Amino acid sequence: MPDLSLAAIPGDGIGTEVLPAAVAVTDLALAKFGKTASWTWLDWGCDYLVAHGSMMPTDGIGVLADHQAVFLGAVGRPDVPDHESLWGLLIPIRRAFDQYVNLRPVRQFDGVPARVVQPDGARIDLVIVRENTEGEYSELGGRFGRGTPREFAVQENVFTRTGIERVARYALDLATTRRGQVTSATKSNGIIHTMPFWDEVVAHCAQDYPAVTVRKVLIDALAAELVQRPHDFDVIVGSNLFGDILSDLAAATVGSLGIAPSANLDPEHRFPSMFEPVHGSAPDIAGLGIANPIAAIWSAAMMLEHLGLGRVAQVIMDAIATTLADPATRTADLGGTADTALVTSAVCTVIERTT
Ligand code: GGG
Repeated sequence: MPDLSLAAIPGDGIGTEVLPAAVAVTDLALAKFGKTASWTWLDWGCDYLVAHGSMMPTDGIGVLADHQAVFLGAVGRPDVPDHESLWGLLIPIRRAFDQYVNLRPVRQFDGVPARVVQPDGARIDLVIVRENTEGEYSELGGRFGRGTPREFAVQENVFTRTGIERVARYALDLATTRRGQVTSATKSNGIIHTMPFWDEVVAHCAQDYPAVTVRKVLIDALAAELVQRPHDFDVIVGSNLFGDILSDLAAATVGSLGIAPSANLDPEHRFPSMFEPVHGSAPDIAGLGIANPIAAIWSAAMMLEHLGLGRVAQVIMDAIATTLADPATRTADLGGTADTALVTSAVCTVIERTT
């Protein structure tokens, strides 16, 4: 009987290229430790929507619930409105399984030049902890007076004490295992209700962590600081939207979104967590075989770590670092000429040689 039962949803665009690559790497690394995974491949996504009228079947969440984790590629196709593809698959999964932390590490790998000017010896190594089930990603609101000159849209933000507190405590706990610094992204000067509430709850939680330095920074200033000195950040906690935007920005500082992983976590392990590259379906390069598989491979390592297989995850992370250190095994987004297959086989070769 396999040791792991995992659901794989390649989704759309380059998701269908990077996910099989990362699954191959995962199987190889597991085999090194005498372990196996059984993968349930699910063809959900925009093609499924066109064929069946929905992004996943009506019992989709129930199907996923029978697995230990979900591994997702990417969601989106140019002829399908983005809000339909996201709200038909990715976001319902995050909510159904109360995956309230979206963990997005950003790391500068040896040899991969940073995109920002760095002082000598500085290294970028930060983690974004994004609130993942509420905030600006709310269903409350609507469109009114459609097609009339008075048409308007209302979008309510939802911030609950429980929602803020649990993500703040996750970030604070994480900081105690790292460099002990949390930056809280806010906009409490301009957003009059939700952001002062966010600040208040984060400050309240911080009282229980005297060893952690907590700084609240307005999102606009934080974006500038992240470009100017990303190496100064340790853990950044932000709302659903702020965390999403900052993680793309931070990933760009270390090279590319092509190496940015994420974990949608239910930290309490009540439900399956979901692991996905931060990048989307990238229709401009889909089908060319040149997508960077590293974000998906790193996401797989995060999945193994979450499932208690930290040693297997470490073997994958070491193989990623070795692969990225060699310019010949970097994809175009990092200035290289390697394709998806070459990078994947380079990672596999390093894993095979690992003793
Ligand atoms: N890897 C899944 C994907 O397609 N992500 C792109 C994206 O924009 N996701 C929205 C979100 O994370 O909120």
